[in-house]
Amino acid sequence: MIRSCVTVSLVSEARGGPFVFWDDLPAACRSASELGFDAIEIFPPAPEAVEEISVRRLLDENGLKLAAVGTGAGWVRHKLHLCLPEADKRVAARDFIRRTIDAAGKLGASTIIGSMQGRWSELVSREAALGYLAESLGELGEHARKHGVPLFYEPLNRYETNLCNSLESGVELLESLSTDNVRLLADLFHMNIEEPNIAVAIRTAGRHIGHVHFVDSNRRPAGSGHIDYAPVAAALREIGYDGYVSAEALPYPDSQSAARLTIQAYRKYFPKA
Ligand code: LER
Ligand code: MN
Repeated sequence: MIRSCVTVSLVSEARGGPFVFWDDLPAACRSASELGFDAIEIFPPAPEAVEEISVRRLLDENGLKLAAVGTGAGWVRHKLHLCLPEADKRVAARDFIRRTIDAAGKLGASTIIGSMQGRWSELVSREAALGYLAESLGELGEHARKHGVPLFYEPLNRYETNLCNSLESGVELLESLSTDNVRLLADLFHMNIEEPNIAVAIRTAGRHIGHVHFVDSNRRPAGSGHIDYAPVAAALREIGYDGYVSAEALPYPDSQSAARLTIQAYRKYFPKA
């Protein structure tokens, strides 16, 4: 079954970014629950902010699951990523992600590697960067397995990484790994920029897709831009996708309205049988 999810950012430096709810996790959980979401996705400032007992209590009180936890604060806040030229910084980036996997995993959730993948540069060749990324994904994917969850790897648009911009290149990377426990995160905003055809890309990536960022072409809530969702939803059903469609969208026109627009679009395109 395809379930609904909404993002909550707890990272002040990410202000202006594509997250529906901000700062107040208890209030976000109440709103998500009232609107009928199945789950939340948290973007924390540090792994330790996803504290097992208090987050579990909030989830239970509101009848929600934790779908995933993002690691982007490792980049936004600490300027770490997996392809930096300095070995100690690559180790610190991997450690930040490993600790996030532990915090999320205790709550049954997957961890996302998006901006923490980094990029190749004058100092690190494309080949070396892809090697660093593959090595980290291999180790971290196996680490996630200890918690019984997959790790999510997110291809990003060309303005955010020069490593993998399409699902196809993501699949190629995944198939080269030493682990089979990494799945793709298909973010419809990035895909709208990079993919010739979003539905075809979803069908081609098929079983490799583990999570979806449900958002429109302009990064506003689904239904506020020009993505044609009917073929996208049909493709997800066709591949047997049974994860979350998670609203990683701008809080436009405000958080509450963005969440409401998202759940309306979710119910329209993913009606329960
Ligand atoms: C970044 O653009 C993004 O889509 C996030 O999910 C990555 O951390
Ligand atoms: Mn995303």
